[in-house]
Amino acid sequence: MQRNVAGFLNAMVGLDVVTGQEVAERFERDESHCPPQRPVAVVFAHTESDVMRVFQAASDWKVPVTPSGARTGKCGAAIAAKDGVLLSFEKMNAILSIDVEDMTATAQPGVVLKDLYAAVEKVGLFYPPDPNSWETCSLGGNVACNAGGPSALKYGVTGQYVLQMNWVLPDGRFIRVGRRTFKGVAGYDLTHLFVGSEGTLGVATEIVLKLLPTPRAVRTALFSFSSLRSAIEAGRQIFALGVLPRALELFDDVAVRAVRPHIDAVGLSAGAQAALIVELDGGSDDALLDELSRCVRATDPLETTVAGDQGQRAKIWNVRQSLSAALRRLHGLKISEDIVLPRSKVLTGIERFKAAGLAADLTVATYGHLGDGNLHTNVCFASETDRPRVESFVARMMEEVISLGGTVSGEHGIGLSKRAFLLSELGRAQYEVQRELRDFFDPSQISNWGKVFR
Ligand code: LAC
Ligand code: ZN
Repeated sequence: MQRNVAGFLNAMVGLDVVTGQEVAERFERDESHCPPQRPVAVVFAHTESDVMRVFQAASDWKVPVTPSGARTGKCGAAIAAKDGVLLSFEKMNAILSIDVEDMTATAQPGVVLKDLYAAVEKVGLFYPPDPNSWETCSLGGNVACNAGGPSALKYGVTGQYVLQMNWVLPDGRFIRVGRRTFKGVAGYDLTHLFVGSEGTLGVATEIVLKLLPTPRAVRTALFSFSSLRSAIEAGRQIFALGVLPRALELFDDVAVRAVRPHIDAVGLSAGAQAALIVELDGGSDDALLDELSRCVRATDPLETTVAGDQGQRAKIWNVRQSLSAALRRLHGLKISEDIVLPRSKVLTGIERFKAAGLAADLTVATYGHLGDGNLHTNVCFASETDRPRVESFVARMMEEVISLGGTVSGEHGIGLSKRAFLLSELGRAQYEVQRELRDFFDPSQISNWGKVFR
């Protein structure tokens, strides 16, 4: 059967559907650099049965459906297919329950992470995954791309907290995967096949999350260094002390330069060519201060700023959060990547990208989650006419990443913008097996069709 949007829209009568100008303005892009695409309609799901109805009709009428959360994704996974519709979860944003004794929270996919944090904190519990966009991003998107964040170093990524999900398959069938207990190995682990599948295997309509006790103390510090090498070496020395920070975030020289005009009161003097945010958490403040002093002695920073209160801590993290926008201001445009390198290859990789940038007359900045090797390498440029050249530069960089034993995405996913690199990373045999798996779950080719694979 041919695609039939009119047939699909007829089947949506009674649901919350918008078309027209609002669709054009709010729903044609995400936070990637992918070209915008206007969906033919946006269906706002209010209930699980709405979601089942959308997928059933989409299968019947062969209309591609792209799941959409808060639209903060970085690689185009929430951009509609041509002649496709968006299925928005922004109105399915309830926190359904928090069970203190079981240490679980049950939430709908549209819940904004900030609201989830507030609700679990109120009862003394902790949900660790902390993507930089936590104030605006939604849980469903985090599940769809298995989002990480600074604290992934110590606490892991979203998938490690997903215990159970209500799941609607691309043909509209409903299944419940996983279990509410912290452990369990009965049957195949479909939960963790679906986490990170970017909408290509269906969607979550309810998510049960594992929570942890809230650490009693947190200390955050900013260390500056006179070179990239000494900052990266400092990270190694901190691990060698037997300290596992909650976060260990790197700024290279370009990143330091980009944020310096926009901040004061945080130690980044003219001599600083790199910086680290070192955040520790644990049982007692005294113990953390003692560990921080040992880190300072072992790594000998140029300057050290230790946040004395929550306000100063927020100031340090604000510098980190403002980084992406600050880098964009350098030249006006940028392509931001999300690679991971083995720890031993981080310095080599960053130096190679910088040297290649110099040769190509492009500013290359790297910042990000040094502790787990997940780096946001940004190629900054000034004119749209340069974009094809920058894209080729990025493609070469990705080949370099793969040859260094790394991966092309640590936490943002593949979406549209990294499809070209997946085959290289997985190899032909695995790529085909993954595609067959997608086809098994979505024989009608509708569930975020066109994403992840080409
Ligand atoms: C960050 C986003 C880009 O870490 O993942 O800032
Ligand atoms: Zn990140």
